[in-house]
Amino acid sequence: MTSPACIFCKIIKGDIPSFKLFESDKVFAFLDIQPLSRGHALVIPKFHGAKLTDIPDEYLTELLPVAKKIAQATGAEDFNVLQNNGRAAHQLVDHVHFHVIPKPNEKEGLGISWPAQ
Ligand code: DGP
Repeated sequence: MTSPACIFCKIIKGDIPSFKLFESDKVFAFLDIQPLSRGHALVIPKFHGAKLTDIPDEYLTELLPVAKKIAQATGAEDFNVLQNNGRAAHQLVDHVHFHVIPKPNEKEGLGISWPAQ
């Protein structure tokens, strides 16, 4: 299920370009356009819904394993995985997304080859 006006549905379809990290039949992952750190990624279901409560479990169960793989791929020892629901919770894009935000190692930097944005 997609929504024609949704930015993230357009990214899934390829109508808006993104730096894709992963895609399966239920999940899409790409770099955040306003990264809080290098490698900041978004993991989204290929099902349009604004809040976690709008998304069928069959999609939700596939999101966290992808977030885990992306966090591992960054090589970052420390990272955040977070997901906002509603304006009071600082959600700006109304399509469920998990942020994966690597925390750079102060001594060695972030051991990834993705381009800085
Ligand atoms: P949130 O506040 O949780 O709704 O975060 C939305 C994130 O989406 C924010 O970090 C910026 C990102 N974002 C918004 N529009 C685009 C876009 O067109 N492309 C990409 N790659 N990221 C976007």
